Amino acid sequence: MPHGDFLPQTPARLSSFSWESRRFSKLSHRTGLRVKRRKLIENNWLGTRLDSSLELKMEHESGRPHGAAIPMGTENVRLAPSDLLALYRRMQLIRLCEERLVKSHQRGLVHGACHTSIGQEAVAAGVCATLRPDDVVFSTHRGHGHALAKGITAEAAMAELMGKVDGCCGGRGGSMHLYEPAVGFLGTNGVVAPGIPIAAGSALSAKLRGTDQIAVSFFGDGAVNNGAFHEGVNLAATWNLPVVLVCENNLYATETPFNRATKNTSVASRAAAYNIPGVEVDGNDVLQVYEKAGEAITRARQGHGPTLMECKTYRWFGHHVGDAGTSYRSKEEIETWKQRDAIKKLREQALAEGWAEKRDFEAIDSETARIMEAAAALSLKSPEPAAETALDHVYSS
Ligand SMILES: Cc1ncc(C[n+]2csc(CCOP(=O)(O)OP(=O)(O)O)c2C)c(N)n1
Ligand SMILES: [Mg+2]
Repeated sequence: MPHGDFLPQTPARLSSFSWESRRFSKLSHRTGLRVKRRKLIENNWLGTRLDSSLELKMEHESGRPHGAAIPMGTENVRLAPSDLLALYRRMQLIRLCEERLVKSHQRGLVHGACHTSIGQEAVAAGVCATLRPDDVVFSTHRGHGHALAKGITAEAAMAELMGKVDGCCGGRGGSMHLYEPAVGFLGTNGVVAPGIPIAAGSALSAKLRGTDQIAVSFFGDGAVNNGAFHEGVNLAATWNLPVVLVCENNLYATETPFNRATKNTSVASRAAAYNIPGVEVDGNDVLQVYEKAGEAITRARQGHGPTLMECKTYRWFGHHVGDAGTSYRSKEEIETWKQRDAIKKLREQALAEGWAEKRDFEAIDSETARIMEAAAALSLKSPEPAAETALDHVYSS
């Protein structure tokens, strides 16, 4: 298959998302995006996760903490339309935040390199939606989306990139050092690959402490030929650790095409070398990512060890803001991938299958735009750390 033209071997349509939703196309829209929970119960839509409340509201209305788990994509659980809209919302928020960061970087407001994940939102949103707040995520230099999907707020992320005190690390970390332990986000990391053994270590810690927390490591195709990948995956497999290894294969590491960096371009197939499951996923299909991540998380949480997920996706723009990304990629290739936009795809599917209406998406689009406006304003207003605090948090022996 020509390079840049893959789409995963995906089953025609995932059975657990095979929209019986048409039956719910008449769901009441009494209050904006609310759906009638009783109706869902009658139709067994929600499978095993019913509770006593009568209405299920959208994520932002429901009191579910931002970034907290949407119910798992197991066979027994069907996603409600509100949960699907919550996935859309997460992707849209990531897209808008990244777009805003690009503009801020161009205006000199964001310091240091800024790697955006526009085009890759479905991986962050789909994987993190299966996680609990106390599960932990380790990310990369391209990690804004993971941070937002795990629960860092847009203002905490933006202010951090702008070096402001309201940033999640008080403005001292920037893009490649976003941390927020309170939401289980243990960091973006500018070094390619060591997030994998670090996540394995974190999973070992959970195992030794007897918790059922999961660690997730996101990494790019550029990481899989690095020794840390082998060490981390081997250790996770040998010790049966509760970790999910998510490769975002976007075909390039800086300007190097993946097929020039390796003779085996199937990352998922490498799992066999460690005797663990390897799963190839369409990284531009948030429902498929969600389902496959849910299976991997369940496996890990039940003590069956790690899974290697290869999410095939594409960054629409250059490696970092300032790199056009067109000297080593053809316009046609970029355009082809833009046609596979996960956000548009989910929206079109929803409208075609009748589980949401145009106004549902319009409501989310305006809400996320408002959130970003507020985040940008707050980040601008937020002060820089005071000079006399420069040595705070600096440790030496
Ligand atoms: C150990 C290491 N080697 C090299 C680099 C320089 N570097 C930064 S990002 C990058 C490419 C990473 O590509 P990939 O892992 O595919 O992630 P993507 O940028 O595609 O998301 C490289 C080589 C680094 N940061 N760390
Ligand atoms: Mg890459």
